[in-house]
Amino acid sequence: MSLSVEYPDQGSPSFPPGFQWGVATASFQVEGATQERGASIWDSFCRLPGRILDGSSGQVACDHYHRFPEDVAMMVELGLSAYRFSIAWPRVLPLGYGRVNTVGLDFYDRLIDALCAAGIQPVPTLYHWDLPQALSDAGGWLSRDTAERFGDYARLVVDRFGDRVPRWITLNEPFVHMAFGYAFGVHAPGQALMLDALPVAHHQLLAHARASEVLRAAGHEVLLTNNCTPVSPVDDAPDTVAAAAAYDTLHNRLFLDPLLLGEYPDLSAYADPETGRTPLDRVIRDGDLAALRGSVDALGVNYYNPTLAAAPAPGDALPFALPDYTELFPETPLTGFGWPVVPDGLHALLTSLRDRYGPALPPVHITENGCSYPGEPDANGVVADPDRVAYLDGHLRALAEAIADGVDVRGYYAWSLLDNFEWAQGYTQRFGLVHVDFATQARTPKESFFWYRDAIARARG
Ligand code: IFM
Repeated sequence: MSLSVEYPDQGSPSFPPGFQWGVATASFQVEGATQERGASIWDSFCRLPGRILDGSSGQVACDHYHRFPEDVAMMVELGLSAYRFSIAWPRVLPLGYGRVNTVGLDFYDRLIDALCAAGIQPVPTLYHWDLPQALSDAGGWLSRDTAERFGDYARLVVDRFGDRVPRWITLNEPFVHMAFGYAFGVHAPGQALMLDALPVAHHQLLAHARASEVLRAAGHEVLLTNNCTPVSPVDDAPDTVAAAAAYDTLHNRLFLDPLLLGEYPDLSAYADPETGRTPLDRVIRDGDLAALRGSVDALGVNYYNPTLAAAPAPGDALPFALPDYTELFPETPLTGFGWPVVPDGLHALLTSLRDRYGPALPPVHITENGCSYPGEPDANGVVADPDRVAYLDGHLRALAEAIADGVDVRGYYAWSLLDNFEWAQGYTQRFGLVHVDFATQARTPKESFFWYRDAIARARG
């Protein structure tokens, strides 16, 4: 297709030579073909009445399992240098350990071969929330054993794909998985344990460390991706500032401090007032933090929006409140999901990571950034999505500014290539550069697709 889209004419942002341009997807959100793999916690969660907004599941999703050649062809048209996808653990190990599903391994083999043939680097994530149901039944991320199983799973896939895959991401967004899946119960596995979910953070990090050892021993580059947000207090009252620090600790530092500094942040805001301990203290063993320290070669950052924090109301279970962004900044545009569009937040986040971690901060890759907006093809097959173009343009400019300010960022992956299964929202939130008709599986590149193609070409000069 030759459609070319105009964009705000402020000159093109510049990026360093060799900067990687990609898109990201995740197994459960796009693959479908659930009958050809073991059960995951998301299969079970989707069957629970009322948990998924439109009552849907990942059974077919975007049928990427069968249609990946068409999807890779679109990546070629975009001019991508990398594709971030995830490997479904239950597709290669139906129970999470033991018997191998060779058909599942074959699928990723074909995908990786197609990417390599197209000159696109495959960047797999080992875990994007689709835990094998059998492992969940045995305790899931509340159990330390899951971390050991993860190390074995990493060995299996690196033995099989390591000849073509130099860069690996161990986990996607361990904060969101812990908070939504185990603390609040709005994602699989649907547990609402509140602070008793904290061990999930440690076991995920330990799993990352086990996989990192395996991957590094085979000479590979290792990343962990977290969802990161810059947190600001809504005013400068001491209680508000303390609440913002407590939220920042939970969302960002709980995951990054152990990896980059080899220690957990001060969690006293979450401690039992009588014992001074948190549920995390129960599960940390000697040697764990040493295994975590320095276990990433680069950091994956997913950025969507900033967070405002306020002091909690008396009697609240958590030491912070999260007011609606638009109450304070009613002019801020919102995505279809209702998330505030704040490109400067990406600049603020990256420079604050640089300031916080100094030389301990490794190179960064923006492993997800994007927005959902509704939108259907018109009679001519055009999907006009100017809001997404503005979102991407603003965020790429903010990113270029952070790079100019000295943050070492090596790549950017738009979320997502395709409209897909957006977890508890089902198919109601469309994040894709490509529209998917879920009844026919027809793919229609949106205007933002052509804009991104042209932005990549301009950035490469
Ligand atoms: O769709 C998700 C993805 O799976 C993880 N990061 C945020 C995206 C948008 O909500």
